[in-house]
Amino acid sequence: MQSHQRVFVAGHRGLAGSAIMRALRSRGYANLVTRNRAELNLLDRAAVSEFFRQQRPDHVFLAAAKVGGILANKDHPAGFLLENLAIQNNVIEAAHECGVRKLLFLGSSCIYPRDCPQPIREEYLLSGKLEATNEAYAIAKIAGLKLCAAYNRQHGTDFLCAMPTNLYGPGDNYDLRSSHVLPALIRKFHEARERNQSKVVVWGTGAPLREFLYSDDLGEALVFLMQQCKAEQTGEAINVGTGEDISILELARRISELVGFRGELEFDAEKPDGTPRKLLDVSRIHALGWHHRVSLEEGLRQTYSAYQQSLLAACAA
Ligand code: GFB
Repeated sequence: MQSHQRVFVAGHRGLAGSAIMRALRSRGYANLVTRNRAELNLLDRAAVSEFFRQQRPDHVFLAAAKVGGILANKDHPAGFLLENLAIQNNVIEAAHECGVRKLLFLGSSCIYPRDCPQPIREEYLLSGKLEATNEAYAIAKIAGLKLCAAYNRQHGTDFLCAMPTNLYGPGDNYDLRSSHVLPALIRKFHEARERNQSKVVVWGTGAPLREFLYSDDLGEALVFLMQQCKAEQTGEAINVGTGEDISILELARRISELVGFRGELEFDAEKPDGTPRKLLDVSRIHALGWHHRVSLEEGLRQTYSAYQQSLLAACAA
């Protein structure tokens, strides 16, 4: 991928997509094509085809997806399955039709079996049952990965698939019904401190372990993969993570300290824990030459600071 080439970032406003945009811009890529939802509905097959025929991108990052935390996934499986299948089918097929040189599809660490050995190696895909709370989303992502592999085999394309672990960073979704745990806890602890509340409710038991990757690290990893690697080197999927995880209890303690909340934690066991652990084995991407840079401590500081700034901006508006 060279800096004069035309690069389409699908989902450029999301957590992953906006990080890809920053990583591309910092490397001098200026020929970036983006469309917001009002300009291009990725669920509309004909519109997506027409867009590709007109724009003729050389490279595509497919970061557009319907995403959400554990409860949103559990309660709306049909939407997660249908929308993600439609978006990825439309974009991948149109990319192939228009002769796109290289495409990078973004999956998720939840594609791996719930109870597979840890850390999770890429070859554990489809070796066991999925976690029930996000089965629909995972099935869609597995279908996307297999579609890329099928195009590569049948048509000789170079469509890569990256499987990132749980992401976080500035500009995340802070809606408590649909967000992931990290932004949810930032908001809950911040509001509890502001309102002098004595406790914060944390879902589940606090025992599950999660691995968190800062969004700019993901952006760097994806641009690295697009620039340096071919699908034959990465295999059907390549893990992107830090190789380190912490319990939800420990995460809650760290966020509570960062925010300056002095009250108690209460665990709501009515809410699901989800998968007990999904630590990625990142030796394949390390061997190719990429390593994460931002520690969880630093990433949490940056994310909380961006959250506070967004509140100030909202007040000023
Ligand atoms: O981040 P999260 O929603 O998603 O939840 P998953 C991670 C863990 O944090 C679960 C607990 O054990 C939650 O019960 N948790 C504690 C909370 N308090 C909260 C809270 O206030 N909000 C939320 N959301 N969780 C999702 C999948 O799984 O992760 C998707 O459903 C996708 O498919 C995504 O893979 C990365 O890590 O469990």
